[in-house]
Amino acid sequence: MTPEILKQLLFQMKRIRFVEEEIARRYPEGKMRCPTHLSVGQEAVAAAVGLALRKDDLAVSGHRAHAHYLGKGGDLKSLLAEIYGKATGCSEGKGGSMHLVDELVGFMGSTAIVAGTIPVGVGLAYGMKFKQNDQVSCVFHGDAAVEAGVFYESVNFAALKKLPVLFVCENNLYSVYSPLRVRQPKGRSIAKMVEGLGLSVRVGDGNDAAAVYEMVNEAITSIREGDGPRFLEFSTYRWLEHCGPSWDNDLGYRTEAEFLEWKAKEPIGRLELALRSDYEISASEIELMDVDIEQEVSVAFNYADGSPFPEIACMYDDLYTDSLNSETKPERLLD
Ligand SMILES: Cc1ncc(C[n+]2csc(CCOP(=O)(O)OP(=O)(O)O)c2C)c(N)n1
Ligand SMILES: [Mg+2]
Repeated sequence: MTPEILKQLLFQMKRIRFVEEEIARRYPEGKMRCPTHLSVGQEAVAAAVGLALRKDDLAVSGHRAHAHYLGKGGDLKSLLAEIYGKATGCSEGKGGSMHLVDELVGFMGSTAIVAGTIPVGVGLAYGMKFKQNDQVSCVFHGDAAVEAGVFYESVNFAALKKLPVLFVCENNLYSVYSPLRVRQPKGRSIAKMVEGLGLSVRVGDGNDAAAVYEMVNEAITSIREGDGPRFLEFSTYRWLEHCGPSWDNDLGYRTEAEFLEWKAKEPIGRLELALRSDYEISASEIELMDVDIEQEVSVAFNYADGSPFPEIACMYDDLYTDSLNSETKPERLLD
């Protein structure tokens, strides 16, 4: 692992953290009028997977997608403008936080329907197989997505056809307020279960960005060589409430002690420490990173806030349906 890669990992994680924390800080202003699931505490997987993927690889995600989009090279201004519902957003202001699409960087979609994009990611990989190229399709999902039927159909199909899919499961122990113990049988390992479905699997510490990067790289190399899909399960922990900008440990579904235990393992400080002690990266170099990110984030928020809302006439653009009639035309809705 070169110091350059480690610095890039640190930069990406810091950037994601700053953006998410600034969204949380500004959310009460009421200008971001969509449900917003933040990834504070979970930055390492998004940063490392994003760095290991090529620009022409494709990725899909779910409701907690900001970090995945930024990691994949998504444009910060387009992300924030989307969350502000503006025409300059990556989904032209019609999607909001949970519906990010940006073909320019191979981010092929995120959706609020848990597990909804898993078959989409597998379908993208099926297309790659037909084209006989060495692209990879990355499917980001949470621990709860494996409770959806479509997960099994998709994994089965990917294994059967030896498709170039990288499944990345971020196991943060919770589905909204429900811990794993009330959702899945005691002692079950998600990775082991998926191994039983015919995939090669590995489990890793999702707060160790360097380790995640190495595991993802190894998996991607194998996928590109035609060895079929891989499944990686990373343990991690979200710090804020499931949806929204606040701390919610007072609700009682998890303990403050558990939260603090995970916070102590947080990925950014850990890598920063390693860079300073093992690679002699100076404090001022790291401070410069912070200054650059703060500036970029501030400019991007101003851009999002100052951008126009979409024109009403665009409401039905980019839809697959041809069933619009005079009753549902935009002009009619304005009456
Ligand atoms: C099909 C479906 N069922 C239920 C929900 C409600 N829901 C939204 S997010 C979520 C939790 C998902 O947990 P996980 O996949 O582990 O991701 P995390 O929120 O922990 O990142 C649920 C149950 C939904 N959006 N879609
Ligand atoms: Mg979860």
